[in-house]
Amino acid sequence: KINLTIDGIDISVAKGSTILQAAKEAKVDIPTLCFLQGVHEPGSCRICVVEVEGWRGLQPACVTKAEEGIVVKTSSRLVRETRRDILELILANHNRECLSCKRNQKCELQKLAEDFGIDSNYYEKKGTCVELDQSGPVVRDTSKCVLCGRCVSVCSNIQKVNAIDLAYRGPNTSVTTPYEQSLSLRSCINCGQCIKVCPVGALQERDDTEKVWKALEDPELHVVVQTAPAVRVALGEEFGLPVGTNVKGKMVTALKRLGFNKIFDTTFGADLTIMEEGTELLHRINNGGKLPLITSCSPGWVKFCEHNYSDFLDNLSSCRSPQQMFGAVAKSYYPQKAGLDANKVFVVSVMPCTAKKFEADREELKINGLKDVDAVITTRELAKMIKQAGINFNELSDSYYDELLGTSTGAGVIFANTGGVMEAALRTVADILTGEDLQTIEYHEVRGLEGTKEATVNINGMELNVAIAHGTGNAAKLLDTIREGKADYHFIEVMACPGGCINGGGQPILMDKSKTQEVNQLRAASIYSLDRTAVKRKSHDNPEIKKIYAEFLDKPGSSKAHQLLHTHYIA
Ligand code: HC1
Ligand code: SF4
Repeated sequence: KINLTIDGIDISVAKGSTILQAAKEAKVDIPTLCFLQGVHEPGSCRICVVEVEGWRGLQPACVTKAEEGIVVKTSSRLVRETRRDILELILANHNRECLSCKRNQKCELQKLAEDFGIDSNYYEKKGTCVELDQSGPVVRDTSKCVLCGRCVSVCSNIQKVNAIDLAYRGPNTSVTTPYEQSLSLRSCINCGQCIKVCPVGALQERDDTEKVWKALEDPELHVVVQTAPAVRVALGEEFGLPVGTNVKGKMVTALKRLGFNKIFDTTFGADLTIMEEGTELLHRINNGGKLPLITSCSPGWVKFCEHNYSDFLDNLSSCRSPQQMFGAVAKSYYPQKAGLDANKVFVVSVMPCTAKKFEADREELKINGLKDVDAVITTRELAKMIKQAGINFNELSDSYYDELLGTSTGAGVIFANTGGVMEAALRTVADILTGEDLQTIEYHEVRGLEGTKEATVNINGMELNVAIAHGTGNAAKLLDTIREGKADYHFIEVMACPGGCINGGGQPILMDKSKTQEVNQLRAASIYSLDRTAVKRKSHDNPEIKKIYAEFLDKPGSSKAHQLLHTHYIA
């Protein structure tokens, strides 16, 4: 232990702690802009400078180690003025169109400017002088970039994608892509994790709300919406509700008020995925097919696999993701049952994910040249639409999803969490193998936020070796062990985002990003509680799933199912 004094408070901290960590323990706030524990720890922005008595100059608290007996001052006049100077320099190079910025009121720079009483009249306003890279789902606005480097770190260290990097020197320093090509042309997997860590508005999702408004206004179109499992436990945060609040009922009411013709649930698509993927797993095991089977519902992961682990493409499940399965039946089975012209059905998805925008546009997923999903908006974009429509979200009463594609099971809901797809699949596979309606259905060994998890599950004498990875960096680690012949699994679940969809690139932005893990835990707990209280908890028990097979798809793996619900991948 080391003893030191911070702003007059005596404190003992573990040896090796930084002054920033020590201050946190002493409950003294030191502002940061670039630092993000576990993601980016560089000491480059210097907003966190502090004074240490007897030391020359100011020290960046995020990288300076606490030493025995030091006396630290975090808010002396010198510290405050230096921080102001640093902020003014950053702002001088920043496109200060705060009012029209997507991050207005969710911007760490704006908050610091307010906290430090910055008078922005010192400098001429800098206008938008760069062209936005709007080619893909992740939009970059370099005129707002503060060069903190968090996006570069998350992309290279956590996701192991390396799509962006800091290039050039001095005043020309910028975050850019190899050969300065547009992000969508490169290896970027559209996961949006860079958006989540950006302190300002330099990274955002492509805005697809206008497309949705236009469809809603078009009297010719029949507009249906599907909502992903993870959205229901995060949307409330955009309206000031406690983290993890389940707002499913309010969300359905809000979507009705926005004018959607039918409100359906992606969890129906998730249950359908389990029927097909469970069947595929058993088929591969029984027929000497390629193993391990690896899930393919996360489009960021699929693109990562195509770019970096193409030797595993045959391992990917041929199942389309729940979003795409839903779209395919919303444009075939649904219009047939509802007596509608399939060409007039417009499918909107509300997703916690930016990569789902990319997935919906993929050529391989078109059926007869038509997209299954016409527009994808994120949790954030839906919140914006609700606000624009003047809907008082928190006062809304609850409504239910519409029938036919709107009934969910607990299995479909837990897809939102890392390990959830695996658990949902195990519930169905176990019932198939035993021929029983098993009552022990919670597989706690596949739950939790550790980067990779593995378990051996014994079902009716069959030993199933399973593994789970979330965050593509963890997936890479796991696949490397298989490449090296050090591991042997039957079934693997991979989700591109750390934590799974609950932490997707389209979820609400946290002002305090150091709380990410805590927030993920609360959202995940809320998802598991939705499962515990669900009427049906296994995909094959979903009455609407039984109906669609009886009336339309025949049985899992049928030729119709293959035509509508499966796909292939590109090397
Ligand atoms: Fe997901 Fe999925 S769980 S990928 O995280 O398989 O986005 O929520 O909708 O498609 O169901 C996302 C979430 C989502 C799909 C399902
Ligand atoms: Fe990297 Fe994901 Fe951002 Fe693309 S979207 S630049 S892969 S962090």
